[in-house]
Amino acid sequence: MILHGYYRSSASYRVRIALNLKGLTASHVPHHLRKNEHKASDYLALNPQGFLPALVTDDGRVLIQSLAIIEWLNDTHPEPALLPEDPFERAQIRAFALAIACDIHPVQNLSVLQRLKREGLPQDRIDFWARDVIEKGLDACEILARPDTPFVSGDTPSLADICLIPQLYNARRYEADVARWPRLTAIEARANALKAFADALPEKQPDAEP
Ligand SMILES: N[C@@H](CCC(=O)N[C@@H](CS)C(=O)NCC(=O)O)C(=O)O
Repeated sequence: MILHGYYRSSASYRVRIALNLKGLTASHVPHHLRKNEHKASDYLALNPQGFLPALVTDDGRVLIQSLAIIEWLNDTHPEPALLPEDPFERAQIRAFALAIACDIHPVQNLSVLQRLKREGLPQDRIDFWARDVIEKGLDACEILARPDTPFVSGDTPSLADICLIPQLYNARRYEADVARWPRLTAIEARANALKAFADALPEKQPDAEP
C-alpha cells in the first residue's frame, strides 16, 4: 500500500495510527502542504479534492477521506477491532470521531486559513478563531469521553481515539489550553505510550521539519 500524506496533516496522522494498530506497512509518499504539492496534477489524479491523505491499496485502487480509509482497513483487517460490535456503541464512537473530523478539524485546514488571510483577517484573529473552535469542540469531547474506560470508549483504542490524538496535537500547535481536558489528556498519555501511536507522531515521520 502507498499512503500519500504529510507529517503534520492530522488526517494523514489518523491513517498512520490505524495502519500501525493493524500492524500494516505502507510506503509513505509525502506531499508538502505549504509548497502546494497536494495541488499538483499527479496528486489530483488520485484525489480530485486536493486533500491529504490518499491510500493506494495493494491492488492499485485509490481511497480518499481518512475515516473511509480507516473503516476500509478495519473491514479488511478486522483485528484489533477499531469499532465495537454493538450498533449503538459503534454509532457513539463514530459520533465522537465525526465531531472532530467534521466539526473541529476543517476550520484549521490550510486552505481555510490561507483564505482568511487573503481576505485580510489579521493572523492573531485567524489563530484565535482556530483555537476557539478547537477549545469549544474538545470541551464537548471531554464530556463525551467515557469516565470509566482507559480510552475514549473502551479498554482499547478505537476510531474515536485515532481522531482525538491528532486533534490534541493540533490543539497544542494553536496553543489551546489543554489543561482544561484532564480526561482527554489522560487518554492521550495512554495512547502515546503505545508504539502504534508513538510511531505515528508527526516528528517521527521522514518528511518532518524542525
Ligand atoms: N475530511 C478529510 C480532510 C482532509 C484534509 O483536510 N486534509 C488536509 C491536511 S490535514 C489538507 O490536505 N489540506 C490541504 C488544504 O487545505 O489545501 C479527511 O479526513 O481525509
